[in-house]
Amino acid sequence: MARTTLTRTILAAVSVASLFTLGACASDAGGEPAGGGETDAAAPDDGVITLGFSQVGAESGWRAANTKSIQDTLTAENGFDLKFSDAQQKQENQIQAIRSYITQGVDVIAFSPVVETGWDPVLQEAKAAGIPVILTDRAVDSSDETLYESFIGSDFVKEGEMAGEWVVEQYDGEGYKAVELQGTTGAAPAIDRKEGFESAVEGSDLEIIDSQTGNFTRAEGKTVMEGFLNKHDDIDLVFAHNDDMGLGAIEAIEAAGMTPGEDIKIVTIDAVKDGMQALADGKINYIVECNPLLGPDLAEIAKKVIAGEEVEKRIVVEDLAFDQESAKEALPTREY
Ligand code: GYE
Repeated sequence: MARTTLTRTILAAVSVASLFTLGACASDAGGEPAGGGETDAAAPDDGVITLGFSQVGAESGWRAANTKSIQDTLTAENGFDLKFSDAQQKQENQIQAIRSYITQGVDVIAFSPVVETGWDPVLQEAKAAGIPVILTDRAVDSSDETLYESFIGSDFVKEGEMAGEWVVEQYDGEGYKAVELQGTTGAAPAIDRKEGFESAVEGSDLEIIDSQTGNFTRAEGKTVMEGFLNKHDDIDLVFAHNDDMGLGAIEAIEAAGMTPGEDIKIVTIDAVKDGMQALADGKINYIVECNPLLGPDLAEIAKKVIAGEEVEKRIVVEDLAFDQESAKEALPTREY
């Protein structure tokens, strides 16, 4: 059976949306920020929840699976009118999309922030308009937790740690030299996976000799890896922050006449189909999963927020990990 169970951890105070009365809603319509707590959502008259979603982009297989999960779940049959926009990995596009959702007066705004910082002003605007915000996939770096209702997504530090722990277990003592393909600069998964991996390999004899962003795309992963291969002739291992950059690195390694997975070991994060296939084929050595199927949880949280029910401030999605053997077993029934 496909694994859809999510671990839910209440890390902070629950939403206080349920505490607000209709009177409070009315005063917020005048543009005043909700007093003291999260936004007080109003139940839509027609029972249909209009949700504006600002997606990061279409940079990876993970993102495609995430978009599909959201579009397949937030349907008319399920009580939603989904407004969806693709920010092409640009923060200014996301801010513009969120502002437009505020102007349209949607019931809920959800988004996956391309980078961590710089969101407070637009989130204040949503709060002042009385529109609740739900974060999916990536976190924002803000000291004001009342600016959003809930954050649904994986623990990226843990993913980086899992990757690093496996590398240490397999290769410590061999003096390995590693290069790192980082995700988008400033993005939560890039910051956290780097931190997690570094902390796990600390104290081992693995040395990270170079590290650069490949922006989570296959094309940039390939280009950056070509640069690494031109610069260093002693690379033993690649740690890529996602499968797509690892797949780009495979192309660069093969073009340089070497065998990925053997001459140069590859460890990635995501475990989407193409990555899992490369793992089963022996070109990648280990993948830590990052589950992109966030649609069902987003739908559930949005409904609760609109109904004025309490929601968990942080919902942590649980991730597995695969080696070459377990990838072969998992592939036939893989959902993404
Ligand atoms: O790992 C990567 C995508 O934010 C978890 O974004 C997500 C990351 C995912 O581009 O493939």
